[in-house]
Amino acid sequence: MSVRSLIDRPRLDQLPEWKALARHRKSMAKTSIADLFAADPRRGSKYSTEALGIHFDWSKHLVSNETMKLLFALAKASGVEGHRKAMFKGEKINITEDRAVLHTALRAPADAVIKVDGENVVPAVHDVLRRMGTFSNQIRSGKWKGHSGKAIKNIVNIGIGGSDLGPAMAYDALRKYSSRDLTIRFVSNVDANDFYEKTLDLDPTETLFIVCSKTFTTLETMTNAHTARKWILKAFDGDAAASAKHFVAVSTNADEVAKFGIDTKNMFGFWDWVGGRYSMDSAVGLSTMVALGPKGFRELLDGFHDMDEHFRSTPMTRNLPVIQALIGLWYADFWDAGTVAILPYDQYLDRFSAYLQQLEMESNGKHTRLNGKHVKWGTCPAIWGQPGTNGQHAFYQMIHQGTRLVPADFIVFADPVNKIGDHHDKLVANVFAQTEALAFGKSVAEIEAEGVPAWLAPHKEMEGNRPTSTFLCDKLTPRMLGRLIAQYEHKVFVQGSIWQINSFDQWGVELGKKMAQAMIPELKSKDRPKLAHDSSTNTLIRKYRDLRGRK
Ligand code: G6Q
Repeated sequence: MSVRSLIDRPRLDQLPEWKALARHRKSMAKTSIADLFAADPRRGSKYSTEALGIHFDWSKHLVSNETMKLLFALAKASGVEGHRKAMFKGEKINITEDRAVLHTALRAPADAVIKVDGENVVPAVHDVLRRMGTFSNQIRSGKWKGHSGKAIKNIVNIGIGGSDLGPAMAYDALRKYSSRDLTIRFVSNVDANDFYEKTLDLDPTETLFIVCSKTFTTLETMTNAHTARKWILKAFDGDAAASAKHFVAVSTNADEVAKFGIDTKNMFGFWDWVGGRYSMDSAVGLSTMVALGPKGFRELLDGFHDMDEHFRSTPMTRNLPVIQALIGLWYADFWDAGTVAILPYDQYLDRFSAYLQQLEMESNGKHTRLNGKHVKWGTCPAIWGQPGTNGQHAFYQMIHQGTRLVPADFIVFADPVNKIGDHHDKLVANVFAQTEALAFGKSVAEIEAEGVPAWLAPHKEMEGNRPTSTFLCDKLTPRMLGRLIAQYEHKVFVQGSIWQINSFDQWGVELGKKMAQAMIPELKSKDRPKLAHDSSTNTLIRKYRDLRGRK
């Protein structure tokens, strides 16, 4: 499929397949999840898909055979397969930035051939991986010495957004597989509290900073990087030579890296065809590789690649990310669901929902079609969540008894990473119980039959009919984490493709950034600035200056 034909697709809501889904939605209005189960005793096993150690149970959704048939037809009519081919081939499907979208090349095997502008990018990918491996081994073995000759014990990644969330999430998720001799921290916020707290107990002579920024111009990252340099130099009485042993860079911008004062031989590169939120498997994952070692990092990449191959070659009806995407789109567009909850039942996945929040919302939170016109349909819902079981004691109330539809993804692993007593059986029981309760609920009659007074029973009523996906995965390993992340990446791709938006730019974050840059002098200046904002913003600026004792 040519990029031009992607842009020129007919309006989604005018496709016969879309209209058929809208009609079908009406016919489903009175069908409940319980009805669907009653009509088909084998639904639980039939409506599930197994791939790569992931058992995806999608039976507890408001979907019938007919729904799925229509959704697959919509994907076909939308040209998802051609779009997918174009992405894997390195065509410039990120049309607003004129870039290929090739995060899949980052995890391709060394003998793969993937061309951008006629050049095979795979050798360069593996070259950077080798350099990252050498560096990681030097840190892990204590061979890399700081300026005072001491080995490095602390790694601090300075980055934000795509240059932070992935590595920070992966470090938490794979703690069990990480070196315990190293302390690894992540500083992202321009708020000084972040840098202060993350470095408070670290010895600068044993600390190395990875300054991780695709552009190397990001306000937060460069502010933190300059603060880090001062912090290091202070420990070495201002000896500028010290920074060479305490800073490395991850970037696509060699000029800015050199300008900052990091020798480009200590720079790990990547390419403009890797989007920030798709970059944790590029050099942006350097801290992950230091933590896991090169072998563990390769396993993570192999997991991504497994899912790439599954997505690329499995028929739609058995394709895990495709099915997940279509069911999500069904709720977002035809049931008006404004959110999706991501509920991993694994404490190591503490930051998984936050990671997916960026992946999904920055990719598909858009209102402009590829052809420049405004969409006439809903796009990305809000993504949020927390690990279970903690969330059960907090916000699940609203999912169970609230007035809004919140489709939820439950993610759990069969084989526990830490086997202690019966913790894991209790954890898994909670997943299965929650999804059962959400789907089937409990009626007032059933509650009254248990002796609850009639006035109280309605308060205890559980309406059920709350849809969930369950991902029962083998075990949380680097490889499995890679598979899961790639699954969501491709889910996002399929939805963005059908919605006819560009999932790979992020123009919506630009305006606020520019305005903040322009406002910094208005806050800092010694003299009273002339303000020309709206009256609310002007008042806030004046109030802040006043509170800080400025004119
Ligand atoms: C991701 C976004 C964004 C980006 C950060 C950091 O897709 O583009 O989150 O990763 O703004 O940018 P730099 O890596 O250039 O500092």
